[in-house]
Amino acid sequence: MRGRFHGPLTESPPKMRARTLAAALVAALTAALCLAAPAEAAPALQFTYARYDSPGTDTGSNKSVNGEYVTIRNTTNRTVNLRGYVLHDAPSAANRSKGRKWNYAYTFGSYSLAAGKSVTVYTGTGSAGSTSRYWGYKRYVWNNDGDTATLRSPGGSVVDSCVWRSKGSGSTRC
Ligand SMILES: [Ca+2]
Repeated sequence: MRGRFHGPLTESPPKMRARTLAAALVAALTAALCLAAPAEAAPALQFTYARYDSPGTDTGSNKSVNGEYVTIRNTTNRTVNLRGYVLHDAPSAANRSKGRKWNYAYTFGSYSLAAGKSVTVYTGTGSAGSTSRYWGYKRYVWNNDGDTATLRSPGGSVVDSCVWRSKGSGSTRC
């Protein structure tokens, strides 16, 4: 027969108190972290806007293709070089089944985005400016009836994404 525990019972109350205090401390810290989370959770590079439906009829002209664009903001207080970052759409079911993460992808060249500034990436061709980049496609990238714009770091991890599930007004804030 195994003996019952005969250790000094006097140790139990202090231990329990310590545990209760520790639990209370953890709860307080968790609450504090949760309160701080919204500000800290903002991605360094964040989608702010997507116009997935080019205005008017989709004629396929470069002007019409450039009617599609997404805007990405540098939410940090430092300049970020976007070299190697990848912007892409959601893969079709067929592409997903092949393990592909997108149908179309745009990889940024060396481009410094200053703190708090935004860059707009147009689908068609054009001359890059201080706040604009051009994908260089001759076709539309963003599905009007639902798609997901995703930005990945050069290492491949998802930085931010912007989802729309219907045509709506043709554009969305992210
Ligand atoms: Ca479109």
